[in-house]
Amino acid sequence: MSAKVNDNVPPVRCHVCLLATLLILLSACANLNPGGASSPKLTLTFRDWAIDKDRDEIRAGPTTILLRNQSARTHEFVMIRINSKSQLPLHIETTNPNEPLDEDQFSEEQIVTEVEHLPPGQVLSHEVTLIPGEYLIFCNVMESTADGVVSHYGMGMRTELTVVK
Ligand SMILES: [Cu+2]
Repeated sequence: MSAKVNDNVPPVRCHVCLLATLLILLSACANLNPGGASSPKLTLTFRDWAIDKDRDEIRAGPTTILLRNQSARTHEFVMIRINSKSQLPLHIETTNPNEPLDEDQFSEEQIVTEVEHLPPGQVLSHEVTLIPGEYLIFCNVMESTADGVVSHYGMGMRTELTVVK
């Protein structure tokens, strides 16, 4: 009776194969990527007061952005496509810690994506499709503190990303 078990592939391996196949099919469908290549990944870490990224440049197409809030505050993720590097608002409203970035200066088409509430400790996977260009990533939370209102953008929660063909 026990010999029969040894002749067969252990059932657990079948499940693993099936699961792997399913995952590959699912990811292929999700990416709409006929080439089957995995989509590029970008990891953004939110902390007081910065947004750290694991790369400065990324390939265009479907992209997985991993958002990690490692601070004790709630943050926000906004991604905007800039017309050209010289128009980067980083250099317009620079170091005033009380001023948010005026989002009205951007057109609807420029706003790529937004996650309004990233609670402390949150890790979130976010899918976007990026076209080549220059991007600004920032947090625009205005926070009331004992010392007055603090702009997360003004405190330095902003970074740039280049998307290449
Ligand atoms: Cu913030």
